Amino acid sequence: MANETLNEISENVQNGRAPQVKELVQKAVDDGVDIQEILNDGLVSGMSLIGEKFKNNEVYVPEVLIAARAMHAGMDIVKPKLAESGVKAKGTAVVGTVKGDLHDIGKNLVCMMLEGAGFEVVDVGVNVEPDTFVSEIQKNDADIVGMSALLTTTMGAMQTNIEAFKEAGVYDNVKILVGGAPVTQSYADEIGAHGYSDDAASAVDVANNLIAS
Ligand code: B1M
Repeated sequence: MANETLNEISENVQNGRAPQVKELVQKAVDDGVDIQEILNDGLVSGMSLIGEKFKNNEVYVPEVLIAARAMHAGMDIVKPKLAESGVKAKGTAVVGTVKGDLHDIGKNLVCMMLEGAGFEVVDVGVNVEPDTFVSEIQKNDADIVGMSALLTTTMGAMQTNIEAFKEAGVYDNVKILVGGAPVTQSYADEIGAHGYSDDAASAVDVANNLIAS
């Protein structure tokens, strides 16, 4: 019975049906289903499956955004209960688009996917100064810092940021994940980032590996 509701939550997240997700999550809570199960086997499962489809070009950006909205409708119910029950997030990720760069669609997708995978995400926005990254990492005791850049003229800011992390003494305490259209694995390696991914769904796999290492 509980499994059936969890499958329905997952399916409705994938189909982007926010009102149904809200209703089903509330039903599961009222029926006493474990909050962690609702999160992992319902909401996160739905978001992971849509992430896989996105990776395989079976769905596109609009479908992912709509699924994320549906996931958020369920998260609104689950989040306060998770806090009450003391369930900890998988890790905290501070994510932003680097200085000089205003592109945020890919960054937002990465945030949604990470959140959907159980990370606490602090979205620091676009055009983010190195000092802001540093202070947000410190303030949130971040496990991961994610940087996005869409312009060949702004990707160099990633290196500047990494230098700022080293100077501020946070480089050794945080895993650095980078991505965005002009960014490559070899560039990530060159600047001393710990992880790179070329799409938002894979960013979750990389983040999971980074916090496990
Ligand atoms: Co801009 N723009 N843009 N733009 N824009 C590009 C990037 C460009 C390739 C277009 C082109 O010329 N063909 C080009 C860059 C050229 C280059 O540097 N090589 C360009 C340019 C030149 C500019 C301006 C300079 C134009 C001008 O004013 N002369 C200007 C710069 C403004 C600034 O940032 N300072 C500019 C402005 C804009 C808009 C504001 C109009 C708008 C942005 C709106 C917004 O983001 N809110 C815009 C858009 C929409 C684009 C295109 C069309 C689409 C970008 C996008 O959102 N893609 C883009 C051309 C294109 O890509 N076809 C273009 C969809 C998104 C889901 O993909 O962001 O790549 P993407 O994210 C992917 C992956 O890269 C990865 O996962 C995502 C999902 O799979 N990923 C990560 C991204 N971040 C990650 C972080 C990770 C991991 C993975 O870890 C942390």
